[in-house]
Amino acid sequence: MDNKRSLLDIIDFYLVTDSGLSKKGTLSDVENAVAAGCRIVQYREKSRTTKDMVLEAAQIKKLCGGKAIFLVNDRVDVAMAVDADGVHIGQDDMPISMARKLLGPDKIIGLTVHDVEEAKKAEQSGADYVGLSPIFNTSTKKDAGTGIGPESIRAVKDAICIPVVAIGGINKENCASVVRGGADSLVAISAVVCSEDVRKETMDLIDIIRKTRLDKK
Ligand code: TZP
Ligand code: MG
Repeated sequence: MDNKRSLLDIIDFYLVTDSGLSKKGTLSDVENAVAAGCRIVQYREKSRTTKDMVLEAAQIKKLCGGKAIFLVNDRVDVAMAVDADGVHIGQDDMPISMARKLLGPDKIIGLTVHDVEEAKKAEQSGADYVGLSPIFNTSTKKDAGTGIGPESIRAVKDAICIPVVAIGGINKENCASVVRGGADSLVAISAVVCSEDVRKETMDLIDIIRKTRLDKK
């Protein structure tokens, strides 16, 4: 996949894995989401050994197979070990400048932000996109804090030039409000990986996102 960073602009639904919540397992979730048209996957695994993570990450990379960008959450070492397309890191993870030094100029680095100030700093530090969190209250990430509401997205979007990915408590019922709020793309973890049919859920979300975008024009 050439020039992956430019693809960030056209992404709609963004899959983040969660083996603790998944009904069918992470590999099955990735396979189905990619088959449904998802073009970016983040491997997020908080409690497995490094060895298990590199083995699973290599399998996920294969499943993405050039059709989807493949990022690793938090673990720059795991991303490097499997030559992933990049990482997604948080405010308390490795500083972007260090991650960039290790990964090089061509890899994608996403950073979680919570407000306009953090978003501006992320852009200045060289982030390729920001994950704005949490849009709604969520129990998937215990320390995510209180939802900022979809109406808070616009100020962040207007303050920076890099894409804004919305995350936290998003599902089929509220995702149109997130797109109307100004998000370039969105993550829905529990809504997708807890469902019986990940492929259908992903297709439905992509469909709603695209229709809402068209309605906006
Ligand atoms: N970061 C901020 S909120 C969140 C993460 C990983 C969890 C989002 O999960 P869900 O199930 O889509 O609310
Ligand atoms: Mg993190």
